[in-house]
Amino acid sequence: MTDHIGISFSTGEIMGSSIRETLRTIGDMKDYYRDEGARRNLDPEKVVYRVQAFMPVAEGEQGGLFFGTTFVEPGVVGDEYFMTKGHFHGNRNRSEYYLTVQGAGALILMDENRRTVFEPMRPGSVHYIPFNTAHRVANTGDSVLAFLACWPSDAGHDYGTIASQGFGARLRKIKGVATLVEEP
Ligand code: S6P
Ligand code: ZN
Repeated sequence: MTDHIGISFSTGEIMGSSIRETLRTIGDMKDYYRDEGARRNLDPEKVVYRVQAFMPVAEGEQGGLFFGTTFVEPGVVGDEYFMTKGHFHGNRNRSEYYLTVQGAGALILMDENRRTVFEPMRPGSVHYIPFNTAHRVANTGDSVLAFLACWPSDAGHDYGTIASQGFGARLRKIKGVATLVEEP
């Protein structure tokens, strides 16, 4: 039998003894932001986001589903919002759902031709991430952004492509407004 888990619909926090947690700090985000000098001037221990994951089968196994919540803190590095690293799924033909619980943000999506768009995230917004699509979330608000995710257990994660090539555009805070700016 699967372990019992529960979720708070107000915060997105998942409760259960088998929940795994991952933290990403400013120190973990080297070279992800446009302004690397601004990142280096911040406290490397500062948390950018935290991920809770419920993984009832082994990672890579076919046929299962994983479930998790990501909490992205408010903040900027230079003029770029605190955001997740972003990834393609290692198995490119695997899709995913995101569902926003609290806060305000943007889901940044990039297809294989580097065409990059974003969808506003607000409590209750549901986002279907198609296969072959890199995905990253930025917190554009002043409070924690929390969203649920559900993805296949054999999706896998390709972080290397984003780490080396980035997205086709960056979401920047320009005159107070979230603006998607194409990268050269
Ligand atoms: C997994 C899913 C999310 C992210 C999480 C952190 O497929 O998309 O759980 O892992 O939002 O983002 P990232 O890019 O650091 O994995
Ligand atoms: Zn994913």
